[in-house]
Amino acid sequence: MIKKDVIVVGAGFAGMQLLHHLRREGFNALILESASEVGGTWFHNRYPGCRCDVESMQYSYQFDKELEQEWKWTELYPSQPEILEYAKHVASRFDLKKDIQFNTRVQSAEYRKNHQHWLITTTTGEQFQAQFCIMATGNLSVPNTPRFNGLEDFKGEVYHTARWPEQPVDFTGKRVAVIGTGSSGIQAIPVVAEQARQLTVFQRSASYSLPAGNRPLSTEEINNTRNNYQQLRDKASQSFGGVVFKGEVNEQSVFDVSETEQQAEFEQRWQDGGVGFTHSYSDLLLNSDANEIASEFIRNKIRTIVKDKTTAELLCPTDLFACKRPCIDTNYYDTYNRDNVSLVSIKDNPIECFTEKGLITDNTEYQFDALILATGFDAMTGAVRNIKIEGNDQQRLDNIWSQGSDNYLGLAVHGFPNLFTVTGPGSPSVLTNVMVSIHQHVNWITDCISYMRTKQLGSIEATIKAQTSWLEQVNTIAGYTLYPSCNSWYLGANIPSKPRQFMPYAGGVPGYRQICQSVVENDYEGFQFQPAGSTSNDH
Ligand code: N01
Repeated sequence: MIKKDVIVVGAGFAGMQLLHHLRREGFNALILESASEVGGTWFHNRYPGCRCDVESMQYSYQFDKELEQEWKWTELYPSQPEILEYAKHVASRFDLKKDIQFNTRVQSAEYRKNHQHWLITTTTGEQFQAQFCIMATGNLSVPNTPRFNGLEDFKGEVYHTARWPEQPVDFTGKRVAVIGTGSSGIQAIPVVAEQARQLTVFQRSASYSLPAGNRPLSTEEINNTRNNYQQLRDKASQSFGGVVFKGEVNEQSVFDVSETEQQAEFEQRWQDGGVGFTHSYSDLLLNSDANEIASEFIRNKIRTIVKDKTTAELLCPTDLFACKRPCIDTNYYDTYNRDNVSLVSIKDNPIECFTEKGLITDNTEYQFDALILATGFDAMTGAVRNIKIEGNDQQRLDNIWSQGSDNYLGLAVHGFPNLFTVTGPGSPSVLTNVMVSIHQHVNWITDCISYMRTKQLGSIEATIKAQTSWLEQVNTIAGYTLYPSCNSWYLGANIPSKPRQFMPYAGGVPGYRQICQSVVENDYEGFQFQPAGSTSNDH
């Protein structure tokens, strides 16, 4: 049995920053990580074209000024290999690996109320004891592999974008099929199309994709940002999504301006690239008529880029813009003008089954040598639910979350003392630049644990009252927006049997941070502490 103050699960960006901060505060912490390396989602998602949709100089840590100055990003949007290199650099710079146990998958965590600690067990039976257990398991870390009929009969190669092999895959001369046209598919398709002999894309729903406008960063830009990093960080943390982009947030309604002005604004944002388009007008995510104007602008762009009219119409999304996370791309729509690329809609004719050589839909067999599943994730709750977490009174978190993601502030769950979730459901997390959200949560959790040490407190638990009221607030805010209007992974709608509930907090980064701060200022309002050594209500 190995004893620690804190066990952190996951060595992605959240886990790494936690380890660094906890050690700095003098805690004896250990990360348990199932992979053989740091990086979390950026370790596993190595598919061709994989890249972040937040600009590189903002998708980075802000806790160390020297780190900010020394790491040199090369492109406006960072590629997966570069992000992974950055994660490795941070790990070695802060000597993190000595407190990370790799190739170690946590199977269960059991809270021992009478000892005020967690007993954590791995799949090999190794056990760890710690007062605190922190889930830094990521929101997009458990791949979703749909149960296609007969998939196991297919004799070709099968890849999932979220579990891409470490060695590069060469599709030269091959017939390739891609299922899924979310962010991952949209990034992979243009790159695979350049290699493959034939690429067939099977699309269930069309996504809105905005041009990334990716390009190399100039030395001047890098120096400019480095010289003004604090201002950039401050501005980002005051912004709704924790990110600064060209064009700023436009506070006007789309109906405040003429059609000509609307189109000019959209065009400028389209040319600027990236998700700034979403902030062209203040009501795009609040009013479906406003949304439709932006949606139609994008559809018209698709119709202009894609030469084949039938393909262009199939690529035009019918959902509201941005109710699913918008994608950003490099040459996505133009890829459909290539002779070796074809699009098959499986919206009305779902995949019937796989065969040894391919798949059947609409009574037609499509044959290919390799299949890429770009079918997304069991988002936000998947990784935590995969661990058997037992809290007070033998309650299981996977059971509770099978009905809805009960939580307080996205940080804690009633019935599970001394357990924290970093950027968990109920926090802004996936609606933001997650590096900003991680930073805020890591600071909050580290401060809380330090406070407990100072006050000699043995346990902290969210009250049921605070949790219920928080869930109401999360739902109310989501209800003001158009987010719940389509079948997105934000709602768990991509996973059969998952409860339909809008999981993230849609009130924005500054408001959320303010709430978390006032909870602390009001003596951790909504949490209950027990003194260290307290054995009341032991089991
Ligand atoms: O996953 P998705 P993703 N039969 O769930 C389809 C982040 N990310 O990996 O829309 C047929 O968005 C599904 O169809 P539908 C980012 O936050 C970021 O692409 O459900 N098709 C959809 O087309 C992103 O939002 C970056 O009808 C099926 C696709 O598979 C999140 O990760 C890059 C199906 C899944 O799309 C997830 O993106 C990559 C079935 N049974 C990812 N099941 C960047 O930073 C699913 N699909 C840019």
